[in-house]
Amino acid sequence: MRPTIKLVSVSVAAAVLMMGCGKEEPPPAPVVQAPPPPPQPMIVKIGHVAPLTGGIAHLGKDNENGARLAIDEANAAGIQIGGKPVTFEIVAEDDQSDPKVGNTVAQKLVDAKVVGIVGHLNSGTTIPASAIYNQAGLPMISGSATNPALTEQGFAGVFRVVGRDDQQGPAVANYLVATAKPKTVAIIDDATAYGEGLANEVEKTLKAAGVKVLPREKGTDKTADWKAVLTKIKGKKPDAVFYGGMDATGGPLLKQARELKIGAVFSFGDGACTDKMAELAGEAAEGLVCSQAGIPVQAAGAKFVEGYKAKYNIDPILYAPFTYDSVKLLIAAMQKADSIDPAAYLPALKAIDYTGASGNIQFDEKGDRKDAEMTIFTLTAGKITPLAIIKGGKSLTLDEYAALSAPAAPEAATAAEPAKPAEAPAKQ
Ligand code: ABU
Repeated sequence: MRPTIKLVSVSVAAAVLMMGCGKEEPPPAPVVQAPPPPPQPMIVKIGHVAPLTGGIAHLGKDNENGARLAIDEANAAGIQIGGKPVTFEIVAEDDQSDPKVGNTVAQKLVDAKVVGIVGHLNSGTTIPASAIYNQAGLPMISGSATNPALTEQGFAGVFRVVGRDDQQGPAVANYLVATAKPKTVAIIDDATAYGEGLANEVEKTLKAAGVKVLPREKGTDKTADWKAVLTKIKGKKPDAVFYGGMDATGGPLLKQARELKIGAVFSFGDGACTDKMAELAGEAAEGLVCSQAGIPVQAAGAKFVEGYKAKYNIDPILYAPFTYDSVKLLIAAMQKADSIDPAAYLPALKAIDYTGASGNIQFDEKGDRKDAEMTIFTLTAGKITPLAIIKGGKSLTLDEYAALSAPAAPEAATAAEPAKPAEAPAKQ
């Protein structure tokens, strides 16, 4: 014990001596603070619903592809909302084009706490599901549902970025009257909200133009054998036939009509205005006249088209530019409001003025797209080819439309200034 005590005493004495001499001890080593962890991104869920199984799964997948591409781009842009970095996530559901399944998955999305929905694809599923979203206070945008009833319900958070069938029906019927000059037209529908509703609009327009319309014939959205309906129609020798339904049923209808040697002009709406018609009907699809309640996919913005092809290695089919824009609109509204709270961003969505892949988008008081384009196509050499894009009462060729839409600046991809990005039309 003793030597240790002695050593300590000497050290203390030396230290006191040094202090007395004015010598300073080296400063204590600075405490190194660990850097604060980077702020965790806030996960924001956006729902998407379309049929991913069944006859029109190809269209449902196209819709979902458009939405996923927009989500990817938003995440790559490093968006902050309310001062926090955000990661957007898609919650994708399959409604099988069935209204009952549509309602079930709509409730599932509400329970999953999505902050907005893009969908559904079919009017027959979108209209009932919209009541569920309305009840939950969630904004929804459909990129394809065209039945007017959707936005006539008075729901504050219901929007669509395509036109309505009371615009599309007159557009395609008037084109038919002007070009085919039919005296008698047969109309068939698939008994869905879309098919029957569009057929009614076409019938109204044809009758107003003095065309004789035969008693309505009906199938379903699953009809594969149209021979009985077509045989009945053949006996009445119509000059033209209009079908309100989707491509999955329209293809066999057209094929069987030509097999029965019905020579009438065939005309369909947007749901059956795809290259799938040539795949399903072969040669019989040549000369088909059809319409889209928006711009043709051939006129969609280059950034979108190139991004879609790069991500999926296929071309977009029909509504993908519209579901892509729908996701971008939801995000742009959240950025503008600086909030992901649906009640807070809904006013910004209502007032949006956004130019995306499908052109400029603004909504009217019902949630319909203002001045929606209508396009008339014909199927030639196995491809749906746009003949006329009707915008603001003017009929434009694809080139004229592209020239008119040439942007002043590249699209801002939901970045700092989301209100008016512009996207260059794709090069043809
Ligand atoms: N617009 C045609 C396909 C979607 C719908 O049912 O409205």
